[in-house]
Amino acid sequence: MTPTDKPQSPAASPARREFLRQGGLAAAGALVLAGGLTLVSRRPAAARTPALAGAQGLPARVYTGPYDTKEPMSALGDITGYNNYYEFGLDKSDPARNAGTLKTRPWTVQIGGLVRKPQTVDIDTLQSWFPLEDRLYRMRCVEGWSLVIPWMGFPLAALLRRIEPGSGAKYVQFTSLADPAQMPGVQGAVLNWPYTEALRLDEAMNPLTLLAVGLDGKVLPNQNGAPLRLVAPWKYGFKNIKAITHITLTAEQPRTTWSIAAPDEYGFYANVNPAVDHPRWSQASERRIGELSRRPTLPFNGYGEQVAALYSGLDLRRNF
Ligand SMILES: Nc1nc2c(c(=O)[nH]1)N[C@H]1C(S)=C(S)[C@@H](COP(=O)(O)O)O[C@H]1N2
Ligand SMILES: [Mo]
Repeated sequence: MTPTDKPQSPAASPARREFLRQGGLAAAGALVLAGGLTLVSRRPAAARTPALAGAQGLPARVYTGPYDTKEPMSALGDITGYNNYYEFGLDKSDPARNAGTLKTRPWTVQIGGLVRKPQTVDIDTLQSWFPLEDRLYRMRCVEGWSLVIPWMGFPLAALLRRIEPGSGAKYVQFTSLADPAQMPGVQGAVLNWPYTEALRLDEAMNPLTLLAVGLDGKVLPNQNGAPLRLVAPWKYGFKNIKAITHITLTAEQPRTTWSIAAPDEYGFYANVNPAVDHPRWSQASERRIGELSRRPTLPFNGYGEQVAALYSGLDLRRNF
């Protein structure tokens, strides 16, 4: 079992949707806001079907910060409708259909392991500790597709500084909720639940690494990992664990869900690397959801300037 080997139904094919969307290109227009600011719509008006209107409008925020990609944001309908979240099913459309009923309040996060200030904290308290930032990041799934997603959250580093890693701490482990009553996928043995992931402490401290609580200025949709989700944009999407309930600092490298499921295919690091193919497919290029042709995949998903130094001296073929 892998994150990918699912055939895709033609109805859900992004290529087909994009084909329909192209027909509306001529209708792309400009919106004049009350303040006189003019924004050019990034998407053709015709693509905003009645059912998705509102969900697929203009970006709610402006993304011009030092960490923001200058690439256009993906359609919100794709970001919130084309997901991987096996707790809610294996098809890309399952999370949007099934995750709506997940109860994200009240929600507590247990912070423990090798920290000076272990604690169990309510999600609303946790997110009130930090100013929330908007970040427009690329996301590259190991399956060979990608999106540009407008996250809202706070740097994981800010949380780590607050809880104070103990002297022996070298890794940060994350655990997802695994509630079979709320998550139909957890009733099956697809993966060994709960889903877990981990970063090295220096990766976790990198300013790019976010804990997201929102998307395009609104509360994170459940299918995207509400109420708390990791975002490390230079790594394959599967590192970006959703619905986090535990954050645990450890001395040893934790085992992670996908590397347990298929150790030859999914390593601990999972840095986006076009030069290291998946055993069953090339990683040299990717399909940006919403575009017709493939584009080359960039080393570290284009974030090499910020993160390559973390791996100096490490053989990235062995440590894939
Ligand atoms: N708990 C949990 N987190 C998860 C997954 C999952 O199945 N369960 N899928 C991962 C994979 S493979 C990807 S590509 C991203 C997808 O994030 P998105 O649906 O918000 O685009 O979530 C990751 N986080
Ligand atoms: Mo993925």
